[in-house]
Amino acid sequence: MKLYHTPISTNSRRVWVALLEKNLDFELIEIHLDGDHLQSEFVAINPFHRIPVLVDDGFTVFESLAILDYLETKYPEPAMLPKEPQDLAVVKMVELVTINELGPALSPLISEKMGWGNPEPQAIKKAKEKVNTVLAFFEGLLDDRPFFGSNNVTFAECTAGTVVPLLSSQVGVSIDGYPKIQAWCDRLMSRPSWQQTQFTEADVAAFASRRQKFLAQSEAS
Ligand SMILES: N[C@@H](CCC(=O)N[C@@H](CS)C(=O)NCC(=O)O)C(=O)O
Repeated sequence: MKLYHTPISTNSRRVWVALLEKNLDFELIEIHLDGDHLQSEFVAINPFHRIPVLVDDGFTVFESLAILDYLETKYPEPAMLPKEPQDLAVVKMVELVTINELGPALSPLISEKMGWGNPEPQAIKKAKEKVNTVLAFFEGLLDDRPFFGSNNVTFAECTAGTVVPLLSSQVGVSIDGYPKIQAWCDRLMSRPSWQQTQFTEADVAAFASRRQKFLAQSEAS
């Protein structure tokens, strides 16, 4: 099995963590997104030139949530989706709220951190409010079990759990006011799959510099 990925991409890290949690054998192929994603070999694999892409037994799948569902069906042990309807709904809400609400809210905050553009202070304020709305929602979803809707790690953790623990260090949004979320983050950060996939500030800086050069060249041409 091959995973085409970028270490600092949360879209690909959620798949990387799932592969580790499921104890699968895989090879990592790094795509730098500095133009290598537009090369014909990669476009032949994903015509939308995005990571992550998984190739398994000659079958290609992209879109991170489609990859996770593929993995669950093909490699069902350990189970990473609950069977109870309400628990499954909780996990799916966490996955989708992370991608559809949290992700877009983080966009101006990440642009500001990376030095890509200069978002208006009002946009930054609104983005931080939205992030807090998501955090409050997640806090209310956690019950007395250690993970969302489950006693075991699920795709909710792979998805939200590779973003929320980084909010404070990466975009300056504190999770101090959310004790259940804080304890959940601590639980995740102690797992080998989270430790093994954690990127460093040097990785972020190297990525930002490569990506900036690529975007400047694309604009000039
Ligand atoms: N909806 C996709 C999003 C994937 C995505 O946007 N990946 C970004 C990196 S985080 C990418 O490959 N961008 C390259 C490009 O847009 O050309 C998923 O969940 O897999």
